Amino acid sequence: MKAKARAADIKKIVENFLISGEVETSGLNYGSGHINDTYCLNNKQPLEPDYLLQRINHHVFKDVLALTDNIYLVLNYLKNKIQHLPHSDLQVLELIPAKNKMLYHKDEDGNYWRMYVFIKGSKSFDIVETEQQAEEGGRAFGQFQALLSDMNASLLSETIVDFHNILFRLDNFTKALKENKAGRAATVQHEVDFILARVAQMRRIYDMGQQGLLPKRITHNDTKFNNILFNQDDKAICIIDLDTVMPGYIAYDFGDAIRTIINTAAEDEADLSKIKLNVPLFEAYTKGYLAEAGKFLTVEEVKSLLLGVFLLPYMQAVRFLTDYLEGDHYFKIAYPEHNLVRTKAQLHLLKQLEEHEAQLLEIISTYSIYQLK
Ligand code: ADP
Ligand code: GN1
Ligand code: MG
Repeated sequence: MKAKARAADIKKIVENFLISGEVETSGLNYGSGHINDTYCLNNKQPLEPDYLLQRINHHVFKDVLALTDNIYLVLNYLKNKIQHLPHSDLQVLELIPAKNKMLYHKDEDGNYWRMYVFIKGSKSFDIVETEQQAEEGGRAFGQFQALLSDMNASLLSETIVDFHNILFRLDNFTKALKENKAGRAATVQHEVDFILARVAQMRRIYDMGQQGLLPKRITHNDTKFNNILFNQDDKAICIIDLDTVMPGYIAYDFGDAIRTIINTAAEDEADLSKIKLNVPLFEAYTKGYLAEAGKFLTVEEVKSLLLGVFLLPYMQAVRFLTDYLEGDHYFKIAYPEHNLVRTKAQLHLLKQLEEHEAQLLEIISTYSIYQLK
């Protein structure tokens, strides 16, 4: 019943976009994102494209116009660059204009919607299956950063201010702990201690940035592996989910990708014994990434990559736990303890990454032109 009502709502939203053909929708959510809502719209006319409709979470992305401008500028820049690349399989997302001539539609309830062409025959992976996929993914994100490395970063707005600033995240965490809005603080002492014991180590990228050792570049900032589309031959063909493309440090992108690649289990695995490191996948991603990004990275940036590998699961745990303490208002949850389960899974992953530090550094050194040790 609910899905039907939703499908009817979506039909009404779709009427506001300049699409070809006629689409149908089940009204069911597509993909596994924690913030926006995504719907796949199949075209009844087989020669016309399918579409992907998204409701942008405007509680998280407060300036949808600035966000859309960022995406538009980046897509155009990439499109121009890719046209001049020999033998590239890469595609860029194509935004569908709304009838109001904007690239989004605001409905009467104040929700913001946008539409992309659905890239035919593509797939994404929540969990990486093969080394080929990991290496391809590394190449794709490396190339994404490389292609944008000469774009003027000041053209882009910060869609979420301090998004990957760990001091800001820890500040919010400490506040949430003190305020204890959901009455859960007493139950998470073990996780709190684990987090607080690592503050000095985890602020190192921030400090390197402050000391002028790391340049701000245009980065993706949500390099979960499922934000790469693959074709049926497992070739990476498109980087998606561009809401957080803005100036940042490259180690954030590397670390967030590794967070989702090296983990043999899901981000929210409740059985911690299933969370293990798949080091060959780490090596494959690093190889692909440095084959592309190695062309422009400085030695300090390459040194920062491993710091990013530790920082991103840590920051993710801090963010999940903050949300748990505040009563789950940010990330979508499927059950009451979901954010706590996610926190424990990220911290478990981090512990194992720490135990393998020397091995991971060795691998990064192997594929870097710089002497790292
Ligand atoms: P979210 O912010 O919710 O993660 P995404 O933009 O990543 O939203 O989209 C969710 C999923 O939808 C992706 O993981 C991917 O599988 C699929 N997807 C997104 N954009 C496209 C597209 N243009 N063509 C085909 N599939 C897409
Ligand atoms: C959110 O929307 P989604 O699922 O791609 C979050 C990311 C987190 C991720 C954790 C805007 O991304 O920062 O890394 O969940 N996006 C935002 O899975 O907060
Ligand atoms: Mg996504």
